Amino acid sequence: MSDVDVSSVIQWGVAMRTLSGERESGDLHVVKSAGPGVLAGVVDGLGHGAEAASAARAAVAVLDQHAHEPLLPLLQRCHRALLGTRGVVLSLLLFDGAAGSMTWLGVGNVEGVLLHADAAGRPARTNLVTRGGIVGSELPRLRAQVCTVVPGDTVILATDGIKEHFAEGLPRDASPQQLADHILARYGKGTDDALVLVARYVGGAGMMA
Ligand SMILES: [Mn+2]
Repeated sequence: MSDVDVSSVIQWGVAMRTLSGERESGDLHVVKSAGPGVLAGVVDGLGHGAEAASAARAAVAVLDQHAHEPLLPLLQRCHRALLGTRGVVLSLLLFDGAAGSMTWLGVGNVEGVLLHADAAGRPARTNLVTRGGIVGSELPRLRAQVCTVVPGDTVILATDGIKEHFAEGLPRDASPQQLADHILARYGKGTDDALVLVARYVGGAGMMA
């Protein structure tokens, strides 16, 4: 199966800051086409510094290489690959432009918020629920959740280097990159690596014949 163009399914932006004094960040992201869908994920290696970065890179390598797999086996594959490392927490999203759906799955405290473009008849936002645990050492019972998305729906994933309530008071009509930059500037803690990924669903037009 050929891969879609990422940009036909989502527009996205990312902003990150490495903890002062460290040479590499333990917070990494991945955005990759996966057949008819697009995989987006944020990984936070436990702690910071070289060991955190190495665990995060190992997770991203698995996600990159096996992006076509469904989220559950993909996450289990990450877990096996990370045994013996410091481990990571992560949140994964799989946008399906043909089905108009988004599946999410997370372990640990990479927070996620879905902002609905059309709030009529549904809440303005949904917090993505993740299970506590550590990929690479303590995997919780996993359950992926699926929701319908419409063009304009926007998902924000943020590591714990970003303060809570990062989704409040966001500028309207901002691009995903502008939102990511805004959130990092306004809510970055400065005491840990920090990363925020913003993905806006644009629909599956690219899949139409
Ligand atoms: Mn962190």
